Amino acid sequence: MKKYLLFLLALTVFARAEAFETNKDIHEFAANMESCYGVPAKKVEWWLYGTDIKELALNRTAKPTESKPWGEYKKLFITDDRIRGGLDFYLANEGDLIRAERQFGVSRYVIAAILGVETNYGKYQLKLRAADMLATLAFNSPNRSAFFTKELQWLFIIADREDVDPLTYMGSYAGAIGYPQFMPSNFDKFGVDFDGDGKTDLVRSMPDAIGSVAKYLSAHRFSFGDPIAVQADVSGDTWQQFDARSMRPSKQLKELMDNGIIPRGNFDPNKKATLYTLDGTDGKEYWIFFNNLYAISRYNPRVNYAMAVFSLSQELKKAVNWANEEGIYAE
Ligand SMILES: [Ca+2]
Repeated sequence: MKKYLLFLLALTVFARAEAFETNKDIHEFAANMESCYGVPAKKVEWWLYGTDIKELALNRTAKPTESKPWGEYKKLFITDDRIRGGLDFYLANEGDLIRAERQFGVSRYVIAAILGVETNYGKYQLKLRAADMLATLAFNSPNRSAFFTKELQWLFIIADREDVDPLTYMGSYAGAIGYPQFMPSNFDKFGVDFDGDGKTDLVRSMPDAIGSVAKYLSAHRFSFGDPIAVQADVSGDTWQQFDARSMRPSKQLKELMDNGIIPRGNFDPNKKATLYTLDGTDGKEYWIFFNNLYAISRYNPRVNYAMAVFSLSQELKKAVNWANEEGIYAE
């Protein structure tokens, strides 16, 4: 009986191996994992034989929503549902959010908003295995295979270190993992065991996800208490030269103000700032971005993304203040 099972197993392994047979890089990759990172080659090959080639990974196209004008994008992401869901999430995780805010100096509302935009506060069902996507992109894609090969290496290094089967890391179509959607290399650099159970688990532990998002933003110079972004009014004829379409602040706010770009509110004129024009629902919107918005954009470099996180964080703060006034707590 045992022999029969072994035979069946060998058949399965052979069949899986065949899918990758044309790709001699597999053995080289596994040998390299052992010699460079100390992850046994046999283990790596076993994991790789367990992965499936996903056409989905190869047929990736740019997500159409990300290139929409800000006004339309905002309507998709800053919905009543997402704000209500965010309030529930906040109330249920307030202790960890506040602890992360204190330890890493990152606004608890921004942490919650990132998790809200990434995976709808962990409610979004991740159906893809990161290992499948990364192996497909690393070994079967003509483009960017070096990038995904590196990420696949990190996935296996983490799995070996955490003693987890890498095929249980659920993620997205590009191989990003868990609630915060970290690429494996970021998992290695910024992953935090925030619930203290000895493992960093971004797929199943929300406290770990919260701590890791905070550490990521802190490492990208989010500065607690500093402004993120503010809408502005423009006048005169010199402001246009400051419309650089870059999220990286390169001027001082006072220089923008001297050129007719006036923030709606009081801000330290010595702060680094940049002007960014967006297509809002009622025409052009002029925004002043500070360093903290740039820090958020290190999570995902699209302006719509950073603005969605900023806007959602503000809505969450309002909702939480309202809940506090009304005396509403987590169930
Ligand atoms: Ca943990």
